[in-house]
Amino acid sequence: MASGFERFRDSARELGVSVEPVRYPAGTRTAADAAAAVGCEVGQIVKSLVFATPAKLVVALTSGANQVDTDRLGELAGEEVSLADPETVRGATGFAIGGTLPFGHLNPLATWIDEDLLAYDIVWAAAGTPDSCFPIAPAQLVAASGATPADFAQRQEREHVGRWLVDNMPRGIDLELPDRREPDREVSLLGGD
Ligand code: 5CA
Repeated sequence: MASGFERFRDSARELGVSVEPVRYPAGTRTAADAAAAVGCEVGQIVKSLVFATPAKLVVALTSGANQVDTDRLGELAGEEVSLADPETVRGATGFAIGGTLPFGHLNPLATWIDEDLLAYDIVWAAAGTPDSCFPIAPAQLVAASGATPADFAQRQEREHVGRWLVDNMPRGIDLELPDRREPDREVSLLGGD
């Protein structure tokens, strides 16, 4: 049986998507692993996450820097969503968790893409195995996956840092602000008296 890497290449070719997958012996199982192996920002890694609703499966292409706000994704899907179990992911996409492709699944699945990914020139997605990724321009990824851009991200990291800053700001510092600004001095551009 063909490896996940070979099946990915066939699938991309069938879709007419021209991409060059790269193998990383150090492994790319998680977004953090993939970012370290590729040498890019974790936000540039595409997590191809499969969610189950009571009636169907959907895909959320999510920036490696974000988590999925399942309430928001549920609103987009029109039904409550929960992360699909590994067997369901393999059955629906043909690939195991850690190597799941963002497109070319066995059954076409309704797909949304995290708008944060669209801010990058290039993003990196799994190429069928937990030790391979391929670079792609976000617009090309949208075209190949048929994904709808949406805001379903839970930006945990940044919200956490923001909350930390608020909680840890020094208190009681008396900033000596002037009561009012001094009137602007008149400046003559022409000079002279
Ligand atoms: N190769 C990397 C970067 S491209 C990758 O595939 N990342 S991923 O995020 O798309 O795949 C790992 C994700 O699978 C995890 O973020 C997690 O949400 C999900 N996952 C891990 N274990 C399970 C599990 N037991 N059941 C369902 N989902 C899981």
